[in-house]
Amino acid sequence: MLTIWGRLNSHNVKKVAWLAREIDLPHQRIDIGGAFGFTDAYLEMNPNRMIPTIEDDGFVLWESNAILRYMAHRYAPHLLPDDPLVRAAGDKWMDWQFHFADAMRAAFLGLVREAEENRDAAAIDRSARAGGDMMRILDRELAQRPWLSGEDFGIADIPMGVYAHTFFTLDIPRPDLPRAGAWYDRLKARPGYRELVMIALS
Ligand SMILES: N[C@@H](CCC(=O)N[C@@H](CS)C(=O)NCC(=O)O)C(=O)O
Repeated sequence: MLTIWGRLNSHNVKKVAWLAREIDLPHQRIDIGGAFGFTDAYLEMNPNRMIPTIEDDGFVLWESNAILRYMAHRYAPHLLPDDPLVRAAGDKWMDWQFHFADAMRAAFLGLVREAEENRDAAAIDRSARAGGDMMRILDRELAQRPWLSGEDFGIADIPMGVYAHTFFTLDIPRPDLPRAGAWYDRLKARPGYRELVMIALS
């Protein structure tokens, strides 16, 4: 059985846990990282001191988006478009998500992990605006097709799908994003998203 290692209030762990739920893949998840700390045995598997890591029949893998691709190839090929051009177009958003995470880091850490009196309001504002500008790019893309994966939901929607919940939930100014907002609403209709992504941010 698949084991997912990592605390669930991590964006990168949510991606993997959501996909497992999306495809009803039997698995266990073990809390580690953050307040749970790390064990030597875990650091043997993943010396980066990062989560998530999976173990599947003795096969160990880290890097959340690599895990999504592995799980889809092995267990849910219907979540990978057949057309190489459509697949590449979706893949791009999976890589782009890490830039979005960088842009949003100060806003997320400031508002979610920092006590109010210690917050750097200017840094939070700059970060939120940078995230909003990037979301405008995603909004434009979603004028062409309903999902980042193409005509159907697929794994390319998962990385930014996880971050969309944070972006639309944080108390920050947001530009008008009609298509991204409608995509977020479509994600919210998925039980796995509601159960594993739409949890408290802290
Ligand atoms: N590129 C890595 C990034 C992993 C990452 O940054 N994980 C964060 C949590 S989202 C982490 O491990 N932080 C340390 C901790 O939780 O103790 C991936 O996608 O798996």
